[in-house]
Amino acid sequence: MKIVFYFSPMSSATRVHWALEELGVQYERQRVNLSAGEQRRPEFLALNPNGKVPLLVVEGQPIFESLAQLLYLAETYGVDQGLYPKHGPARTEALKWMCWGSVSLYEAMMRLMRNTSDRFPAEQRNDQAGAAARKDLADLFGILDRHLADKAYLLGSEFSLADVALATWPPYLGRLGVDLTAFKHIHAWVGRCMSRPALGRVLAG
Ligand SMILES: N[C@@H](CCC(=O)N[C@@H](CS)C(=O)NCC(=O)O)C(=O)O
Repeated sequence: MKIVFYFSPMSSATRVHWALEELGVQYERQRVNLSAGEQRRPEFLALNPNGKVPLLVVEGQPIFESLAQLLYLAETYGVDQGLYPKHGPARTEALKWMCWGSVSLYEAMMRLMRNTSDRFPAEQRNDQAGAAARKDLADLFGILDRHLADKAYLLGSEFSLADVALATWPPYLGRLGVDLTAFKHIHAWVGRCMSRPALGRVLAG
């Protein structure tokens, strides 16, 4: 199976990169220089018309969207490797959290960024919308924190690709100035996930 992974460091690609390393699958890496605008080159847009990383091309078939890529890898390799549940209640639980992270949490994160980050033009930012996003994120992290109160990982006692799908975001939000100190269970869970050697290899470049 030929897998080509288009990525940029410290981006939405990190979680897919981490999953590839956890699974130990063979893949070719293609770094995309976002600052140089390589994601808008015609040859890249032909594979991903969204002009974004990550992109996974499997046997010539492009898969855009990091959640789709994670689910593809989980279904194809994760069950055999013990990193993704077989069909049944645990699989449903994994899907629920992976989608929650990529839809509800991601939406609030992006809303915060768009309204507070100087990467976006000042005239497009709105302080009240930023404050509302901060409040929504606190509510969402409250939900996650309560879920993790009696568990080492999202699905219980075992690490899985559901953790890979979510665990990079609290540290990212911390760097954006979101105060996560109240969420002690999240803090402990992120610490466990960050100590995975596969993630260490990704962050080492
Ligand atoms: N929902 C997409 C988001 C991808 C995304 O926003 N990627 C950013 C990097 S974090 C990107 O490639 N930006 C380049 C650009 O917009 O020009 C996914 O999860 O794959």
